[in-house]
Amino acid sequence: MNEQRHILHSFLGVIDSTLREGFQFSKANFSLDEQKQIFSYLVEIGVDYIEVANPAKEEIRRTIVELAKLRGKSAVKVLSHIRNHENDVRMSIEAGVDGVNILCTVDAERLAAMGKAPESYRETLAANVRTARHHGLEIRVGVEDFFGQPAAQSLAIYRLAESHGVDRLALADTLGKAMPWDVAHRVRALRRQVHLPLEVHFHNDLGHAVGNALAALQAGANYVSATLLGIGERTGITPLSSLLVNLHVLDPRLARAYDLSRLTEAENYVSRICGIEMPLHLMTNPLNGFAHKAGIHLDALMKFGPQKYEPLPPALIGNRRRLVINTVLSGKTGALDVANFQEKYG
Ligand code: HCA
Ligand code: CU
Repeated sequence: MNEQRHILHSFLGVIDSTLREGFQFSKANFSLDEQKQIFSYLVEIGVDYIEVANPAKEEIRRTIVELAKLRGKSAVKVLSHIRNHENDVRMSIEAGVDGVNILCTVDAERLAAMGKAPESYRETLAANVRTARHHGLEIRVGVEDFFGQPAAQSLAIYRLAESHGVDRLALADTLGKAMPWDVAHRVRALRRQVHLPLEVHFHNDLGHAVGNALAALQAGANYVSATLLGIGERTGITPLSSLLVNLHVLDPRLARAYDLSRLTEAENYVSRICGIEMPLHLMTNPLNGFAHKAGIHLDALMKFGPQKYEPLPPALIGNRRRLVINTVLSGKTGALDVANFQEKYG
C-alpha cells in the first residue's frame, strides 16, 4: 500500500520508443506506412512522448517530418534520440521535433576512442544543450549503461545538465543486468542528488524489464521508456502493455490518462508486421493471455465468475477470454456450461 502511494506521487508519464528502440529489434523493418500506423496507435493509447530515431540520417529526418504531422490535436510530443553531437541537435531542429533525448556516455574506452576527455565531452554537452534551448526544444540528458558505470561520472553529467536547465535526466540499463534492489538503491541515491524528473529505460535480458521499471518508480523515478510488445535490441525492453497494466492494477488512477483498450490491437499489429508470433507472456496475446484450461480453473469460473482467475477483465485491454474445453484436463466443464457462462459474462 505504501509502495502504491509512492508511485502515485512519482509517476509522470510514458515515453514510447517503438519507433526508435523498437526499430532496433532484429525483426523490425518498418515501412513509412507501418511507422505511421504505429504512431497513430500510440496517439490513440495516449502515450506522453513518442521517441524517434536520430534525424542525422536524411531518410530518418524525412520520416520524422511525416510522422510529426500525425500528432493532430493530441498533446503527444515527438522526441529525437540523438548523440552528444552538434550536428544531431541541428538536424533535430531541422526535423521539427518537440524535444531531444540526448544520450551520453561515461565509458572511458568510448571517450578515448572519440579522443575526448570527460571534461571536454561535458563542454560539448553544455554547448549542445544551449543550442537546443535556444531553439525552444525540450531536452533530456541520459547516460548509457548508467547501472553498469560508476555513479560519480554519471553524476557529473547530470549536474552539468541540471545547471544548464534541461528538462529531464535519464538512466539506462543498457545491458539488462540490473537487479531490482540495485535499481531501487541507485535511483533513490540519485533522487537525493538531483531535482529534475528522472526517466528510466530497462532492457529485458535477465527478465527484469517490467519489475525494474516498477522498482524505479517506487524509488522516485518519474518516466518510463517502453515499446509496443517490448521490442528492442536483443530481448527488448519494458513492454508498453505490461507497464500500463501494472499501473492500472496498482491504482487505476495511474493509468486513467491512457486508453488501454487499444493495446491488444496495437501489439498484435506490431507482431504481425515483424513476422513473429505474439509473445506468450504478454496479456495482449489473444491465444493465451486470458485462456482458461484446467478443470479447477474452469469450474471456479463457472461457479464464481471470471474474476477468480483473471487479474483484470480482458476487455479492459481489448483482449478476449478463451475457455479451452474437451481436453483431458477439463474436468466436468462442458459445452453447455460454457454457453451459459458466455451468456452471463460475454
Ligand atoms: C542503446 C541505447 C539505449 C539508450 C537508452 C536511453 C540504451 O541502443 O544502447 O537513451 O535512455 O539502452 O542504453 O537504448
Ligand atoms: Cu536501449
